[in-house]
Amino acid sequence: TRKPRIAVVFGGRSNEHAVSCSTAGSVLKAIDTERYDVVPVGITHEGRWVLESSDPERLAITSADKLPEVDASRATVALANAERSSELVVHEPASVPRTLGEVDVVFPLLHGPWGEDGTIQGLLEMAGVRYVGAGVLASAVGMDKHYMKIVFQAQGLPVLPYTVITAREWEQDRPACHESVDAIGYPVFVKPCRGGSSIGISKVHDASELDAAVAEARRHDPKVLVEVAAEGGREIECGVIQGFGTNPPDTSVVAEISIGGDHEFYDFAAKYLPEEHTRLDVPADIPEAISDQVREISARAFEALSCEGLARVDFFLLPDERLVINEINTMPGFTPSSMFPRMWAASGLDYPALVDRLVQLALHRDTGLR
Ligand code: G1L
Repeated sequence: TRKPRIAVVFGGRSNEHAVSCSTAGSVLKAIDTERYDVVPVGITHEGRWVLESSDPERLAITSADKLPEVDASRATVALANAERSSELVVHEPASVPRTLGEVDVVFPLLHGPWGEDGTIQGLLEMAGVRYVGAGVLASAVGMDKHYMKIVFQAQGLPVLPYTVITAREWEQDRPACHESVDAIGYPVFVKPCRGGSSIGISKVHDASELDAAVAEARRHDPKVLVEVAAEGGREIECGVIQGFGTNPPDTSVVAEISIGGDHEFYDFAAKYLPEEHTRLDVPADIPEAISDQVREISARAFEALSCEGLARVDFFLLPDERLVINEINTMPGFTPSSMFPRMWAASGLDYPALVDRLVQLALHRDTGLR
């Protein structure tokens, strides 16, 4: 019997193109080629799907001024755009799949729109191809902070008070928007509802700062979430992995992130740029009763969204010891030094074992096709 063929899809039309490439480099290195055939598929900045080099070293981030990117000079693959199949070069090795139907599992490492919002998952569902991670609904809900709140609240899971400002409300009834923010109370965080990586988020201390913060968030998404700031809260995270069959999800040890320097919260710079500004404690130095509660709520959050594969659940531990969910991330940072893999390593599952578990879960997925 032939080995399962895994297509690792990365790059894409996102500002996290380089992060995606370097993550793909780590995943490609970790996949056991004795057991699987691996096909690296890059998506260029322009959105063209190409057959990438199998050399993971090419994809590493080595310096800030030479970021890795998908090589636009490589041959187009027919995996996504059927109308482009004539561009397929005929002299590629026979092992290269011509269509998605010849791939057993897709490992989608794509961020933002057309990546983690459910669109590539929908493409793969329609093609009947198994894939790693969350499905269409969980990906889409996980991408929209407004619907994430609705789902958590409906399941009785703890969240911070919030209000949503739509484009219509902002343009047609500004005073009502101010009133709804006054009602939850300052300080607040103002965030674009969709779009990850802390982009467009600002802290607002009083009503005089609201308009500028909403304008900034609206540059990224016309729908804006305004949320009470968890003053003095500690940032706690937990990794969740789906169980096989009907087994419940597994949860990792719990970690704490502390931000040093002048970052007011865990923003894009704190997350991706200066490593020295963030500290990660794995496991977190918190009472066992609280970490048990974090793990319990994390598993319930995973199931509230019908997640599959994996998710990272982020919490605030408030000064009064109450826990609230900040968000769930169906496509968490996934290099070996990212939080999710580090939490699992501390739980006894190292990076190659983690990648293999996700691939195995995907291979067992029901495509709905008979
Ligand atoms: F496929 C998984 F496992 F679901 C998966 C997919 C994507 C895990 C983690 C990620 N993460 C990323 O793709 C990224 C955070 C590197 C985006 Cl650029």
